[in-house]
Amino acid sequence: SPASQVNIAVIGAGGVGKCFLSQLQGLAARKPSPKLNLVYIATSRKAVYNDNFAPIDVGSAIDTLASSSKTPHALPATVDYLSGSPHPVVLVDNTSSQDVADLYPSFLRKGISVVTPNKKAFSGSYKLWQEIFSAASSSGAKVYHESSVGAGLPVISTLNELIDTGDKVTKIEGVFSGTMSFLFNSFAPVAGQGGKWSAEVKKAQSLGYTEPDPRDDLNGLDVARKLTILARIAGIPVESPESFPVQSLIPKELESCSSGDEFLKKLPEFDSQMEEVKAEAEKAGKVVRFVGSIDVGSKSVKVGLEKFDASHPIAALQGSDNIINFYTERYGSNPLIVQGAGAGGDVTAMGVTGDLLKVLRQI
Ligand code: NHO
Repeated sequence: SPASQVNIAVIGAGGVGKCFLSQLQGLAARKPSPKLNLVYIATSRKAVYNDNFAPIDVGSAIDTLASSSKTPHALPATVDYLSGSPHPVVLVDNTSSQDVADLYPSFLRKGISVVTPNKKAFSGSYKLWQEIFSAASSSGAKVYHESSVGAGLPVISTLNELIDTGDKVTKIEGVFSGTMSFLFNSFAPVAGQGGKWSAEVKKAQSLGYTEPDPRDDLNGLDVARKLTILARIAGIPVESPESFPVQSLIPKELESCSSGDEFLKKLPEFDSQMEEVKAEAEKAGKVVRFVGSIDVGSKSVKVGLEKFDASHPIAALQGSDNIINFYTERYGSNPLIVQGAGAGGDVTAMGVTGDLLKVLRQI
């Protein structure tokens, strides 16, 4: 019979974690069954929990955490602690930690379900990917990570549904980074001039679109991680995000800069390189965009600059939106398109809360 109570453990309370807690509060109020108990919340430095799993008030959890003098359990001990719960447990990992990700198989083997926006586990080694899904299938615990690609946009669920209903996905292509989307939509707009590359990078940083060090967006690795996840779901056993071609937009000469600030200071010296790329596309009547693509038939995955006609949906993207085109046998030459905000706390947390709902329907 379905569980009457479910215990929720949250690791990570940053931008996404805070938004998740607020959505959890709303969910618990709207859906009283099963009763959702927040029993554990931890950052890297602090934690709140009761040894007897007595629930923590969700609405004041962030304040309680800030004033808590408890330190978190060591990660392996968290597995043991949560295995002692009297009710089924869902672990919500809102960190970007590889150490937490490495423990998913241990949590899952103990019957603890996992929902997360953390890309590390699903885009790391293929061995970890296999361990996660085999641990889940042997214990019956669930694992969902919708927000690891395209934040709250239904990307992973759509791909799974295409495959599970017997469609044949031939190609997936899109703009998978909010930062890259913003940069190219403003540097090489379909109409108008666009700004200087280095100025747009600075603007993106000041608007909070980039990682604190913009090189972490410009090296293409974030997009490569998302492509690794989708390729594996599509049945391609990609070994790691380093095992296919990824174009970095960091000029060679600036790879050794010791800080993001030094990088931004020197970037204007390389504006002519990006101007050339833009002019070459213009000559062909096109615009340049930073895209990822998976060709399922030839099992080829790549990330980098591509040119598109102004009328192509990828060229017409706005702001920092993501767009993902699924080309399939069923949909023919007009792809199924998922488009919208692909970054930000609330939309990312929505994917996590949606995943939690999927788990709740099954336990
Ligand atoms: P924060 O704000 O840095 O918070 C991280 C929290 O984890 C902190 O509370 C920290 O103390 C805790 N933590 C870290 N290591 C820990 C450990 N070992 N033990 C316990 N606690 C630990 O990060 P965010 O922004 O809240 O992100 C959380 C997760 O969501 C990350 O895995 C991130 O990659 C993922 N995520 C975020 C976004 C987003 O928009 N913020 C997106 C997807 C996934 O689609 C989005 C995206 O990819 C944005 C991308 N930059 C783009 O498209 O341009």
